[in-house]
Amino acid sequence: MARCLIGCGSNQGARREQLDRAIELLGTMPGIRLEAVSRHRETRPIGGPPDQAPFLNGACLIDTDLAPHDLLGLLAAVENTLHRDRSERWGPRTVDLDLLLYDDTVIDDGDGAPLTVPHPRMTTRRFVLEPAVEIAPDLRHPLSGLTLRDLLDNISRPHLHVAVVGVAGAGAPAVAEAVADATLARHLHAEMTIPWEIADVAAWEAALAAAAGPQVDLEWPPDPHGTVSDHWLGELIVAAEEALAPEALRRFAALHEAATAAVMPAHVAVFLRLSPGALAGRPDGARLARHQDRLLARLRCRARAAAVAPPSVVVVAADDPSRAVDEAIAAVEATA
Ligand code: A4P
Ligand code: MG
Repeated sequence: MARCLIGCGSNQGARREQLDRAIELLGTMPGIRLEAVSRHRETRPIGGPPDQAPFLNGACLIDTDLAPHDLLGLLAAVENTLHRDRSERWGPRTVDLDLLLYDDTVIDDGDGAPLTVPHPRMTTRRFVLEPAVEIAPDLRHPLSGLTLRDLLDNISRPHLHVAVVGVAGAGAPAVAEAVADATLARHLHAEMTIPWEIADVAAWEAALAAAAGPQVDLEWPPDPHGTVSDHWLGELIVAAEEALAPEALRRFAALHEAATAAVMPAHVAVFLRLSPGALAGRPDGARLARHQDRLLARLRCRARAAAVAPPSVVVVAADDPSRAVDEAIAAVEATA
């Protein structure tokens, strides 16, 4: 049996009755045992068309012997029974059932795949984490290694530091500026230039100083709007591991550790991911693709991160810049 967490939402029609009915239907399906149901709470719509109605959101915990894709199909069948309209992404819906966690299974076949678990947007969504913590506080999110309670605590800090991260050309500077603007946060820009072809540690030290400089001696007030930076210092160590010989890497790693200890670590990373097709069309595409994979792997594996990786990571498709901006803003607005 697999233990699964399902997120439930409704903002159209008789919201409460539809959610109750969806959960009841789920509980009668062969292969599913309903273990716990949260209460519903009213939440402000995040993303989507501007004038949509408030949501009711909740969560339930099930045990199942269905495989992940079969469970997803069944969730869609329950949505269809309750007249779910799918014509608009993030549009009004009678019922939305999202598969948030399926045991500690990780499925990530890229953007647009039929199933991604853990749900890619759950780590910054208060409307997901609050009901989830109510019924399963100690359940672990397999990518971050954190419990649901820790993930909720992470986005509940008085001053959130969000880092927008991506390889060169993914659009981090523009996205960070737009997110800061939309959320009234402080915007932090730094030059992140990676000296790929230079074996001399001094060049890497200079790149580190340029990236860390704006954060040194920076005040971190308890301003609830937070800070959005357009870089993550960890990127430099991930790049150095690819580019430097062992002795140079050892020296640079010590410098990097000291620099990161002196700045405020990011709590949330919004990772801008370019598709393989978009990367292939760029000069140096093969290296960028490798670097992007390593960067994401490092962000997702906090234990291995020399520079502590942010607890909450949200991956956003970056091929379409205006959609990436919308998704990044929604990811940060969802923390409030
Ligand atoms: N899909 C991939 N992985 C999953 C998964 N783990 N669980 C695919 C569910 N579906 C998954 O979903 C679109 C496609 O995602 C499906 O084909 C499925 O195969 P959908 O439910 O048809 O459409 P959607 O919900 O509009 O899109 P999406 O991207 O799932 O949106 P989200 O992330 O579910 O966000 N604000 C508040 N306050 N409360 C909400 O509940 N929900 C959304 C929708 C936006 N804003 C909200 C809320
Ligand atoms: Mg959905």
